[in-house]
Amino acid sequence: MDLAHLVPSLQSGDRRSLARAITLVESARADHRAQALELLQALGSTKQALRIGLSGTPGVGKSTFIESFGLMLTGQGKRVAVLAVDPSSARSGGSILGDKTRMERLSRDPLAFIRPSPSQAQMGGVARRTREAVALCEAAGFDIILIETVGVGQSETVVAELCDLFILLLAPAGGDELQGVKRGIMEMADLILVNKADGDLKPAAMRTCADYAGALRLLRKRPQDPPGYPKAMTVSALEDAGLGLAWTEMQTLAEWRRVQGHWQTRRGQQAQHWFKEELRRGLLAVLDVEPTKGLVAAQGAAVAAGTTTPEAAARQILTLLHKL
Ligand SMILES: Nc1nc2c(ncn2[C@@H]2O[C@H](COP(=O)(O)OP(=O)(O)OP(=O)(O)O)[C@@H](O)[C@H]2O)c(=O)[nH]1
Ligand SMILES: [Mg+2]
Repeated sequence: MDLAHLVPSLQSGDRRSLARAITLVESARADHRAQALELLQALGSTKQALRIGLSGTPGVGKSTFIESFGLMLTGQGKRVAVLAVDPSSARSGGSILGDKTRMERLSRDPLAFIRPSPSQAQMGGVARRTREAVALCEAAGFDIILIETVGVGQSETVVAELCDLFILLLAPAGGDELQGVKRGIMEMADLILVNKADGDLKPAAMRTCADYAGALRLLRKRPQDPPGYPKAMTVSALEDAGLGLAWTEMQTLAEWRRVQGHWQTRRGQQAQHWFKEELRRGLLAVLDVEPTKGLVAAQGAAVAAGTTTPEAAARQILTLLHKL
């Protein structure tokens, strides 16, 4: 790939260049990886976009919300990028296509860029790919980056470490449903949106919203929140209701954090998190290549045969690694 050409065209906001750059960072080929790192270095850190993470169980309306919300933002002249984080096991290949069709209007919008999730098995790989895709979207001058994830545990943590605002999308339900959302996820949320507050579902949505507003008040106060936050609100992605209000809340919260310094602190913490994560992955990868790989196999066999203990075998490998 011709980086000398790709860098300026990506920085000018060209969506095809952005798509090609993301394909490059997604590639597992060693020469592609080297080029990807070179590209990311060349782009450097540019202006900051507002990164919004959006999580919710399948069918809650994430795609519908992103389409309506995205169109509202592009209608205001904002450039919007949509990325997805999904462990491939949780999704069939078909839904990638489904999303593109569901976000049909947004995907045709010249101010929008939609990138469906790649089929990648490993969560660590997904995290790196999304992180780099976010950086590329920022370099391409997008104002808002929406990162969608289906709520299946680990992916939410990944998204929370990538975004400035974390939104939890919920569906109307009975009161006992509250326990269905893990406390850890609630604690990550900056805004809870109860979707489908329309038609017959509206009363249930309002009850659910009140339940969650109550639950949020019981959580420990976080330093990154002004008084009254995090909030719970109702929206209807289908009927385009409450989206403007939700956007106002997001902006208020983001602005407060910027002014108070929480925004930059958080980005710094996130960068540090990913640095350590990469380091950890790199160290573990050493175990899978020679000469360590063979030594690990030999020590493993010795442990199995009972000629050495697990502790002594591990110590031996670690001592060798220290000398490398
Ligand atoms: N009544 C109502 N239905 C909605 C609303 N938003 C989404 N839906 C419907 O809910 C269903 C699922 O919507 P999606 O947007 O595909 O949900 P999703 O969260 O993206 O689902 P996955 O991608 O499978 O995780 C569709 O039939 C939508 O039409 C809403 O605001 N009101
Ligand atoms: Mg979807």
